Parts: sequence; C-alpha cells; structure tokens
Amino acid sequence: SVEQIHAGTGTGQHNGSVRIGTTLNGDVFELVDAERGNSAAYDYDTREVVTDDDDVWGDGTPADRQTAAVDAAYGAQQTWDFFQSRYGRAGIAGDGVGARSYVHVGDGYVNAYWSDACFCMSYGDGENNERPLTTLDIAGHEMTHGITAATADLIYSGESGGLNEATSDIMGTAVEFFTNSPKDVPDYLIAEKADVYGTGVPLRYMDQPSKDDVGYGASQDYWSKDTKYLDPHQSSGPANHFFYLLSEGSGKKTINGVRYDSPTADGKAVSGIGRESATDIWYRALTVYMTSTTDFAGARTATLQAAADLYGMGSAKYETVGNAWAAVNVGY
Ligand code: ASN
Ligand code: ZN
Repeated sequence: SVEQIHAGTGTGQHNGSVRIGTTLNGDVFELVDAERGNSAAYDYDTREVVTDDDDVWGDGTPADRQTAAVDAAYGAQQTWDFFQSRYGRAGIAGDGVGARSYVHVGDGYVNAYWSDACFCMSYGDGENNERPLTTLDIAGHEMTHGITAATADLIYSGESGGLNEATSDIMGTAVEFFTNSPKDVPDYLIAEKADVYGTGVPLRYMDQPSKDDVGYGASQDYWSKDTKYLDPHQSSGPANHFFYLLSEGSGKKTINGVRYDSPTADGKAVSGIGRESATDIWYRALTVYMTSTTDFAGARTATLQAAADLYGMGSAKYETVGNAWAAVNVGY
C-alpha cells in the first residue's frame, strides 16, 4: 500500500490542541511520525499502533483512548526536535530511528518508564486512569533515559544512578522550556502537570530537592558520603540542584509565575549563567566525558571540561560551574 506523510490535529489532556505527524496507510491514518524516524504511538492493550479514520485525534479527556496517545506523540515529537535542533542529534540513539510510545499501561498505574530492550517507553494512566503520565517533562525524562543508555550509559545505582536520573530530569525540563507551551508553562518542577498524587504537588523540585517529600521520600539538596546509598530518584537531588543553580542562581526567584528558593551548602550566592548554557554544558558532559561509572566528583570534572570546550577555561561560565558544584557540596 502507498503510505503518505500527514500532519494530523490532536487534542491532548496536557498539551491541548497540537499538530502531530501521522501516516496514511491505505485508507487509515496511523500515529506514526515519518519525519521523526517513524516514532509511533501504540495502545498497550492491543499492542497495535493507534489508528484513526479522519486524522483528528483525541478530545482532551481520558475517556477517549486517543487522548493519551496525542500527548505521548507530542512529547516524542518535541523531545526529538529539541535534541535535533539544539545538538544535531537524530533521535535517541542518534541514528534517525524513532522510538515507540505505549499508552494505557496497567490499570491506574502511576508511573512511566523507558526500556532499552524494546527501544520504547510506556505510560500509565495515573490514579483512577484519570491523569496519564504523558506530560512533556515526563516524555523528555523517559526518552533521555534512552539517550543516556546510548551515550555515557550511567549505571542505574550508586552515584552514577543519581546522575542518570538527574540527566533525565534536566533534559525533560529542557524539553519543557524548549516547547514553551502556554498549556504547560515551563518550570523546574518535575511531573507537576501530571499531578501524580492528586494533591497538586510535583514529584521533584530542582531548586530545592529536599522538598520532594513524596513517594520515595526526600531527595538530597547536597552531596554527602551517603548519596550513593539512596534510590536514584533521591540521589539525583544534588545534580538537579546543581543544574538549577547553574541556570538561575541561588536564592529566591519567580520564573513564569513559579516561586523558587534555592539554597547553597556553603552559604555563598551563585549567579546563574542561563538555562541554555547550563543545558549545553550538561549535554556535552554526558555525551563526551561521562562514562558508566562516573560519580559526582567525575560529573564535576566532566561539566568543567564541557564548559572549557564551549566557553573557555577561566570564563565566567566555567567558573560558575565550579561554584555551583561547591554549592551542592561537590568539591575537588
Ligand atoms: N518513572 C521512573 C523513571 O523513569 C521509572 C523508574 O523508576 N525507573 O525514573
Ligand atoms: Zn527516570
């Protein structure tokens, strides 16, 4: 059959009305994005690609099974475009191949995850199947697990586990800022739009990780010799905090209407270098310098090397990288 590239119209629960790449296969449209390596959305129940007759997808409510697929497809699209346009990276593995996104995994399942084995991510529908975990930051987070596996391959335990998780939070946040959607105003909170606990509390706060006292328990604001014993979603804290400080600086700040208050371990103020530079430094550190066993001291070295490459050794941005690590108790 002849397949044709289309741009469908979808209504997601989290992203509202969006354009999504679709493919006409015979006389049925498929949620397959041929312009992004055939990234595709599947329904986990049937294990089939999501299809439609008129190329108008979802109605923004969880009752319509296409709605979560629209958000997942949009998240995959925005994550692809972020890495492609900012870093020239063609997809997760950098080989132009799109990943699959499975929606409606489980029943009332409150999680989402990446699997290297299937080169795919899977999203639960949240409590009462009402709040699917298909927000932009979660999509960016899960796909970034694939990028980490394809690059530094940080082992998912000990300090490298925390760095692996932080990398996903950092890039998920960067995807949110890149998209800059009025429906999902970008912030340094993780999964706030999915409202996973139904209490309006985000899963994680990058400005002050010790506020994440939900689910897994509080994350750490500062590195300590015990960091390596924590779950990666808690040991990510010092690196998430480093990224926030490097981007925005310490103290109180309101960004896009969200109030932040970021402390420092040494009490010294840090001035941010901007989120784009901070993101560029982290991406280069991840893809050029980090390895599977990189620890926090190694992440400091890797980000300093990346900053030296990008901005020059001794530049203000280079110096701020060192200051932001000192502010989360990572020294030399
Ligand atoms: N949603 C979680 C994550 O991507 C799943 C996990 O615990 N690995 O971090
Ligand atoms: Zn993760």
